[in-house]
Amino acid sequence: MLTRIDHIGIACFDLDATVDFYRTTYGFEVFHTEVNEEQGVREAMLKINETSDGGASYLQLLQPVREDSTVAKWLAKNGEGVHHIAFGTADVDADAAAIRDKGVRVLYDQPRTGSMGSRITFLHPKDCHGVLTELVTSAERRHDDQG
Ligand code: CMX
Ligand code: CO
Repeated sequence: MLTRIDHIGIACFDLDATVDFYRTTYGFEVFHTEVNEEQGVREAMLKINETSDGGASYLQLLQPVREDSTVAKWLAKNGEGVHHIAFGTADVDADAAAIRDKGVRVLYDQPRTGSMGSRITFLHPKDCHGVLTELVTSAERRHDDQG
């Protein structure tokens, strides 16, 4: 069951400048940064609020680290902006299977590694009314990190 907005993914050309914008304009601080080589991004997670399912909602600021990454391709076509939304679930495998059974293309056969050790998969935007949609099950250590 999808129980929260886990994050909104925002593609940018300059991660440090974009982080600065969110800090100076809204007061949002960086909660976590990492490079995800498989996804081809350097990212900053800004925690916006905690949620009633024990998780949290974030902004995920994304800068490509390779020319052939999906985010680099998207930026070249669209410029900066909202790239995807992500819903949080306790069981990404079950939710992805149920959604696949409804005829929506799930992009990965098995979930891959996302921010902070989470397990993620994506739904094709053409099957989701134009919205690239991610499903996320956060790692237990995310909750430890929050303590
Ligand atoms: N939102 C909405 N539509 C999108 C889109 C997006 N983010 N990315 C691509 N599209 C649309 C394109 O506009 C295009 O539509 P048209 O044919 O009407 O022009 C169509 O989908 C195909 O796009 P494309 O540019 O040819 O791109 P690809 O098919 O090569 O890749 C996708 C699209 C969704 C398969 C690819 O972006 C993908 O695998 N995404 C999942 C992984 C990812 O995004 N990782 C980065 C984030 C990591 C994280 O969140 O941790
Ligand atoms: Co994401």
